[in-house]
Amino acid sequence: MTRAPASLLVSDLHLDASRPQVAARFERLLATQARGVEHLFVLGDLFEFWIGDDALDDAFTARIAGALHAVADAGTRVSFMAGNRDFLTSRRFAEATGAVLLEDPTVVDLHGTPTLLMHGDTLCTDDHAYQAFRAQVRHPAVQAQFLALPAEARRAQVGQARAASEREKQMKSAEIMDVASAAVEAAFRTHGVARLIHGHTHRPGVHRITVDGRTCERWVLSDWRDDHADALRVDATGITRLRLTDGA
Ligand code: LP5
Ligand code: MN
Repeated sequence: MTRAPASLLVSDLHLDASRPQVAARFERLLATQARGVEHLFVLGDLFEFWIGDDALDDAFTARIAGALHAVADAGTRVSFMAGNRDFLTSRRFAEATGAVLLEDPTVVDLHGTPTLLMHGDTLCTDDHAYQAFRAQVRHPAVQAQFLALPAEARRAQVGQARAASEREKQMKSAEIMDVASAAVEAAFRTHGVARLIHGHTHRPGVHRITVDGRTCERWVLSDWRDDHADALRVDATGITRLRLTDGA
């Protein structure tokens, strides 16, 4: 297949063996469109949760990793930025997928336009409870202690964290769980770019704002459900949102 000078970006697939339709859609993307572009970016929350790289002992996870590796083997670069659910992905994950692990944030030259890539959770600065939780679980000592536990114990703790998160989200307003405009402006300023692509909020859209007299574009990826899934295709002419939903 000839590769177009273009990139595909996806995020928030939340892959889990219990959602085979979503996984099948991703595998189709990997078998087809992903091979027709130069670069595939996964901007976090590829998996519903990640207990550590021994998650790859699981057949479902190993199958998805293998499908990503096949894309890399076929010549498309694969880059992965972790999200708030799969931030414990590490070296074994990178080896199993053939992906380059990107820091959050990272600026890349996307076909001529410097573009800031983020998962998006760090922009939700009004969500103080989440930011406190994030600071805790991103602490290397906390992670080392967690990773030293047996897989079953880690699964149980993640189950608790997910349940607590779902309960707390019920009590938070939609505005609190969205990006804060001050954080977005700060990101554009700090990185000196005029284009940002992120996921996490599950609010697909494109927002234009003026920062220090410059027009800046913020593209938000969608999450993947049985009935919706988007990817962004970027080339030298700009960004197109691809709807990947079956039959659509
Ligand atoms: O993911 P999403 O979009 O549903 O919600 C997020 C925030 N929630 C989270 C939690 C994750 O969804 C589930 C946990 C994944 C764990 C991966 C491995 C963990 C290993 C630990 C390593 C040391 O990220 C949610 C935001 C929302 O986005 C919108 O931005 O609001 O934040 C919360 O709801 C967090 C709560 O406000 C506070 C959480 C209290 C958790 C208490 C945990 C007790 C057990 C801990 C065991 C590790
Ligand atoms: Mn997320």
